[in-house]
Amino acid sequence: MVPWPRRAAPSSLPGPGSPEAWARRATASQTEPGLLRLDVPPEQGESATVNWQDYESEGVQAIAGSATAEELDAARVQYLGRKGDLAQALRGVRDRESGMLLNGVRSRLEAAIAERREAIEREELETLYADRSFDVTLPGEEFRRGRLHLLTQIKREIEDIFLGMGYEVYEGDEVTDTWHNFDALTTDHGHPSRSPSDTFYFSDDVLLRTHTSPDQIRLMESRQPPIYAISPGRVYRRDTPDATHSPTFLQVESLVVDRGITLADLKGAVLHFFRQLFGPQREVRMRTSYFPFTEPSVEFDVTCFLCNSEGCPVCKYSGWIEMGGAGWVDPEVFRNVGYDPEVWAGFAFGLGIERIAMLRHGLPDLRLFWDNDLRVLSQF
Ligand code: FA5
Repeated sequence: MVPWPRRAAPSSLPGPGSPEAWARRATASQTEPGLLRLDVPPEQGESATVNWQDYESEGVQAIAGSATAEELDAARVQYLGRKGDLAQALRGVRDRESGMLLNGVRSRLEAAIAERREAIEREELETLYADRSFDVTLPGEEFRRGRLHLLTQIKREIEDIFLGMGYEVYEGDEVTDTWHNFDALTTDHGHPSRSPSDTFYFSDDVLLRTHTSPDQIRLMESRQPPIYAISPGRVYRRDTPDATHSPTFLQVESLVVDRGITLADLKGAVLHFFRQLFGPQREVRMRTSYFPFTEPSVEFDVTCFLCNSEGCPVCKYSGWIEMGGAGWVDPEVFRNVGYDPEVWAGFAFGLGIERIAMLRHGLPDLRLFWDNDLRVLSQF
C-alpha cells in the first residue's frame, strides 16, 4: 500500500510542472492555509498539512507500480477517491491559486491512471495472444439468422398481390360461433362439416373456425359495400394428418361485393392472382361444384407450372392443378347480413396456402410445414 501522504509540515508547496514551478507557488500558497492545511476528523484532534508535490509523486509511483486493474483502482481510490486528501482539500478551496494547484495535481494523477489503464489492458491482451492455445484468427461464433416460416412468406406474398389489386387485408377470428361459420353461410344442420367428429367445438355454438369463409360474414356485417378484401389465416378441422391434410392449416379467403359483379370478374381476379404467383403463362379453368354459400359454385384449376401443362407426377399427368373453391355469393347470404341482393352482387373464393407452398417447392408432404424441423424450414 502506498503510505498515507500526510505530513507534519510541508517541505515544499504544491503546483503543477517542475520543482521550480512548485517553489514559485510556495510563497503565495503559504498564505493560503486552506490549501496546505487539511481539516482532519475531530477525534484525531489535529490538523495536518500535506506536501502536494510528494502527494503527487507518491501517487504517480503507486499508479505506475500497479500491475493489475484491481491494484490500479486501489491507487485511484487512495489518491483521487472522494475520501482522499486531495478531494477533501479541493472541497475546502476558496481561492483561485489553491484551486489551480490542486486541480493540477488531480488532472496529472488522472492522466497517469488513464495511461496505466491502457497499458494494463494492452499487457493483458498481449498475454492472451501469446497463449498459443488461443487462436485469434479463428472465426467467431456463428450468429444464426432467423427467417420467416415458408407459409408466412407465401401468405405475405399473397397479401402483396391482392394489395396491388386494391384489396384490403382483413384479419378474422379463429374462435367463432356457429352463426358465422355455418348458419349465415346457409350451411344446413345436416351438413357433415357441422358434426363434432369434423369440427373442434368449445360449446354447442362456439368453435374453431373450419374455414376462412366466416370472415366473409364478419366483413359484410362490419361495413357497407363495395368490398374488395382478402382474409388469410389459420383454420382447424378434425382431419387425420396425412401427406395432404393437417388438423391445422392456412387458407386465404377472397370476397368482392359491388354492383354488377359476374363470374367473369371472379375468373379475371383468379387468373391475375395465379399469374402473379406462378408466372405469366398460367391459365385458369373452372369446373362446376357445390358450396352452400355460393350459387353457382366452382372449383378452379391452374395450368401446371412445373411441367408447363405437359404432364408430370405433380399434376398427375393432367396438365392442371386443383387450387380451391369459389362462386358467386348466394343471395341468401346477402340477406343474412342485411344486404339487398337486388342491388349487390359478389364473388368469393378460398384456397389452401400449404397446397401453394407444396406445389411451388415440389414438397411431397405438408406435415413438413408443421413439424418445425429447421433442416427443412431453413432451406426456404
Ligand atoms: C372451403 O373451405 C371453402 N370455404 C372454400 C370457398 C370459399 C368456396 C369461398 C367458395 C367460396 P374446401 O373445404 O375445399 O373449401 O377447402 C379449400 C382448400 O383448403 C382445399 O382446396 C385444400 O387446399 C385446403 N384444405 C382443406 N382441408 C385441408 C387440410 N385438412 N389440410 C390442409 N389443407 C386443407
